[in-house]
Amino acid sequence: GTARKERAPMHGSSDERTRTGMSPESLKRAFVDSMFYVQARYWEVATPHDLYMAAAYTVRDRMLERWIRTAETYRKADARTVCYLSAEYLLGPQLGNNLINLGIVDSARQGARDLGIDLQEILDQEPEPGLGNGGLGRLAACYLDSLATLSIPAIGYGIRYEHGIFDQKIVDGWQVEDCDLWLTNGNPWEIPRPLLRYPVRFGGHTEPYTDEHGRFRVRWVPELDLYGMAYDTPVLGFGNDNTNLLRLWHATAGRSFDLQAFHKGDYYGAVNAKVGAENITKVLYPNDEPEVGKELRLKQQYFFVSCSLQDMVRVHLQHAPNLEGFHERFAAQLNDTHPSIAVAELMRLCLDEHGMDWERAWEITRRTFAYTNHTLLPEALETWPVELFGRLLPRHLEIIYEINARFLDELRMRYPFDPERVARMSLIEEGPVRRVRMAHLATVGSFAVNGVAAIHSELVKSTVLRDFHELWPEKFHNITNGVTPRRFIQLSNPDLCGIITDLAGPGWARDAENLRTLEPHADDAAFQQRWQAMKRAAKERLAARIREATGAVVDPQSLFDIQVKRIHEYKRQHLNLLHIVALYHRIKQGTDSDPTPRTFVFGGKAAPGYFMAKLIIKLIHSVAEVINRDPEVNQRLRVVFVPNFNVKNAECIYPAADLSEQISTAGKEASGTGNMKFSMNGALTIGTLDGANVEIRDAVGHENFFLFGLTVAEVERTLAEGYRPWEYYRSHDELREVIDLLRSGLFSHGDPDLFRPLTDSLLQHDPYLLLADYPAYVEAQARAGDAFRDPAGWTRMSILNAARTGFFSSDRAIREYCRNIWQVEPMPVSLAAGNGSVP
Ligand code: GFP
Repeated sequence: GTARKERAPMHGSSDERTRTGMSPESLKRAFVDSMFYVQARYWEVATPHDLYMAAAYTVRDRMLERWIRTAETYRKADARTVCYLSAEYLLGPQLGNNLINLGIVDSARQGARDLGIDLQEILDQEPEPGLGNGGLGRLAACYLDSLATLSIPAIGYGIRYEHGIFDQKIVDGWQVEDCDLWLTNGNPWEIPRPLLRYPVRFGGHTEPYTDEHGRFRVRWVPELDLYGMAYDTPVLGFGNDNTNLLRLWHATAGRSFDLQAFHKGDYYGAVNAKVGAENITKVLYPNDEPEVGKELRLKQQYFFVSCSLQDMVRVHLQHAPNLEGFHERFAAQLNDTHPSIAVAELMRLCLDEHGMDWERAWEITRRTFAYTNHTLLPEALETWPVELFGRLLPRHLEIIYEINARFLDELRMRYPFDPERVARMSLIEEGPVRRVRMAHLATVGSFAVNGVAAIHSELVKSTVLRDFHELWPEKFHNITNGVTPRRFIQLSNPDLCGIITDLAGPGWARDAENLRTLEPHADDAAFQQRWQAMKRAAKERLAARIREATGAVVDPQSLFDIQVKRIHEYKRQHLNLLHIVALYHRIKQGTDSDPTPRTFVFGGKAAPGYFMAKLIIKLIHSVAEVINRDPEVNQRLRVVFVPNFNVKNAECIYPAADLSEQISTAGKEASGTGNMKFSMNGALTIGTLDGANVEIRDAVGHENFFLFGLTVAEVERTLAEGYRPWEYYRSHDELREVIDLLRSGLFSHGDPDLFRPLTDSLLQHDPYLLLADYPAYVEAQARAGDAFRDPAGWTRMSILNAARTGFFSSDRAIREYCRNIWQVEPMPVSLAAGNGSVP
């Protein structure tokens, strides 16, 4: 532990009235108190971790008054509430963000300085809650931030995974997964609620019976039960006093285990069962492996959905005698199909636990849920084998069958001569293994369905949910994703924040359209200088981080060309590599015409079971090894892989980018959100017409975006005509030379087989059309390289990118959800108007 001998403050030296004050004095006093009363440490032996914990508790105390006042305000007003149901929340570190949202960054820095502490050192101590895989989980976190900022009554419901997304280590160029231990040293942001527990049941069978009114009913006799216990995390708004709730569920053993086992005297059996139950919230599943019907995952989904709905029912019954009006109190958003079992669970609660009849229960259910689709990839569309489903959730399978029977009757009435359509739309996929189609359940059980970017929403309507769109066109919406400018500009890029604040005033981060105040300065030489200095500083910070993490030295003057995101063949990190190898090849051959020095930065995790993605990581390292050590090449090219891409690393990476790689095959990336973060920080995009790239390009201006590649229609046509990648290989000399180099063993210490699976896949199938897009990609890269050699022109484009991306704020997205889907109004909270329930 680091000894802290400098200027330890005297206990009791501050004003007692500043218990939760925001001045440096109050913060210091509270910090020292937390060190003493919460950490039970004294100054001289405090470790950096102790300092972090004390700081976190100091900040948390300042959040609680707002939080309690918010709960009070919402409850009194009986406010309509958004419930965001998501299996993932990729929150990232909390301390820095909370300082910003409380508006006490300067006070905290001052207070820390007075105590002889470096605030950054404290911030760096925080382990990150990586309770998500990638885009979908991070989107949920951005939306929580915006909901609070817009004063919308909202609860985020999810799972408190004990181990979030794995830590990525690199060993000999290969990804090695290490267990994430984010909870090991305690989590100061969460508040356990041991009394907020709900039973969740699994297995067993169902029994019909007749109730006291002589009505037919069904009783579920489960085989095992467990409990979900709530852990609450406050979510601050920015520039207001609203503080919403993120409620994550932790699984604990139910009473039935203990009693049964104790009666039999089987103590160890009881303990075993307890361990089994607690497994449910042990670990986050990587999402981008083909869905293989993992039993534990279905259990996780049902577990958190059931707890959340029971919690909503409890709240509702505080205001109402029964479940009538449930859909008026709540709008529940299904973040992808992961929580879509909620449709059957709410039906079960209404029917079996609250004695409602089917029609009424269905009416309430359908008016409660809305569903967001995040992907068209067939392998990612969730279906569960009927056998597994019925074994774990027999009552829910019955309910789904009944929903389906009624739905199919409606369809037959409407399409009497189209049995194929009826079969296509069924909630059950018939085949050797019958399966429940979760996207169909979500669509039928929701009042709204949305995609996450304009082009994606169109594709949802014309492909995966086409029949449903024809049936219910009014149900379908687009809400283009957004990202929070608080975390991704203000926190990540303080220099850019300073520039914007100087022009637009401090309120800009509440209304990202204010970024437009940058626009008139795009050609101003003095302003451009300041902009370049900002970029330069961010690149130096990243260079230092890269050196620390990998030992590689990179030149901040070079063009930073960055691709960070999950590793996936559709995202085409290997297309980027083909271009890098082409540049290498040209330099070695002396045919190079693009003298722009470049640093290629990669980062991202591969799903542990996704062989090709892991091989791509190996290839990045192998190409890096050859290029970085070759003096003929490394003056011009460097390639680095930043290990363990996560929110913390991302915050250092986005501001440092000159060029943002958004090069997925058109039609495959639903939206992308990294693309927005880069552009807001003044990176130019090289990209395809895919996902939100289309809208980013329209927003920033076509001349400020490096477009290339096949369109969705062209991709379809190419595939339909019988795509033969081999012909591209044969007819394009450079492409052939590049692929031959990969097959030669040059990048694999002479082993020609190492990257065979990749090159074979490209030459034989190339399902993501890398070879077809290769010529256009290298041509666009050449344009980018040329443009970078004109600093004034490039800086102008960079400024215009940042100035014109206000639309991609998650505040805009949440406003659209509120208006077009949820029909919910802001409910501002005022600390001043409180009646003093906080002593
Ligand atoms: C998915 C989609 C992305 C989209 C996000 C958020 O991301 O295109 O931007 O959801 O809507 F693929 P992953 O969770 O798969 O990273």
